[in-house]
Amino acid sequence: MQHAIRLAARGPARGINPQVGCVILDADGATIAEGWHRGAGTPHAEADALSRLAPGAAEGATAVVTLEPCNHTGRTGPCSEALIAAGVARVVHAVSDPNPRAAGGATRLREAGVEVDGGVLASEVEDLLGDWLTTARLGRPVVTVKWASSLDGRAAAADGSSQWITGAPARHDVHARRSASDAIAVGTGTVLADDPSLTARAADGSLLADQPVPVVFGHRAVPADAALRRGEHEPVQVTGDDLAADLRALHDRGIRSLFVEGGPTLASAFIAAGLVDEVLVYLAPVLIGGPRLALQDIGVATLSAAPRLRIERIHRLGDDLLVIAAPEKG
Ligand code: AOF
Ligand code: ZN
Repeated sequence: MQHAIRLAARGPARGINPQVGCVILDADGATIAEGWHRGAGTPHAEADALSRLAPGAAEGATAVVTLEPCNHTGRTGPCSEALIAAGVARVVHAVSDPNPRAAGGATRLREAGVEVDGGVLASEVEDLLGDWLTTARLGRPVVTVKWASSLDGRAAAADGSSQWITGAPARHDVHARRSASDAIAVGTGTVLADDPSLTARAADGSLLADQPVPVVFGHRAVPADAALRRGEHEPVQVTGDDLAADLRALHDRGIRSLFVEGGPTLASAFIAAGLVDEVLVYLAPVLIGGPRLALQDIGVATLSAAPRLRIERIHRLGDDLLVIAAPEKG
């Protein structure tokens, strides 16, 4: 399994599909084939390993795979059937496949008389697959909601002016986090009002190496000359009517982390839907007062119904504070 994990790590760490490795051993325990997955649309690790063997050579063999063999026809055929057809006698895997469309390989193999052992070096494979596993289990990207506000929780002044509430160190921190996210989400209202570029930039204005995909929530059209259309990635638009369904669709496109930037309507909708894993609040030492709050109605009518967060970290960024909090699980 250790060797299969090393093979898995040769595959691409980013992308829609997981890193998977496979070693095939003969009855004496000698390695007769190796395989690994090279990315969506290419053969799975098991199929890659089997393809290196002469017909009949896997008869009675043991396949050691980092992920439970798939049982579905996706971009490629089911590995469970390929292993059965090759005459493999035993399959050892580390983690179960969390993808509901692909799962069921272990059961199918057992039904066909193949001996199956799972859980071998599972924590090593959990570490390797990291976000892929977490988000496959959730069936959606990890969602971070961010806002910047005054100490009194206002995101804008009465006239709508909202730029530069926080200082430069806080803005740089936001850009670094954008760059570390697969996608940034904004509502159509923010696109129409602020025309944000949603790029991740260094302090000197140059683009950082990793640029997130802009995702626009809402029905209104994104203007043809919108700044976010000039970035590296085509913007993706989803309706925002059913956030859970939208998130599933984004996950299906390989988006594993979503940084929700604005505005208050979208942030409030994610919080009200209970679809937030982390909240980042950049607090500036300024008082604004008035009606323009960082959040709108999140469906809390009485204090006992208010979601309680756990503060995980506090950073001082120049004159500002960054508070990182997560909803209490359960
Ligand atoms: C891989 N590589 O080696 C294994 C995978 O769209 P498909 O057909 O490529 O299927 C992708 C799913 O297949 C993936 O989400 C995972 O559940 C399963 N197993 N996938 O890309 C592999 N063994
Ligand atoms: Zn497969």
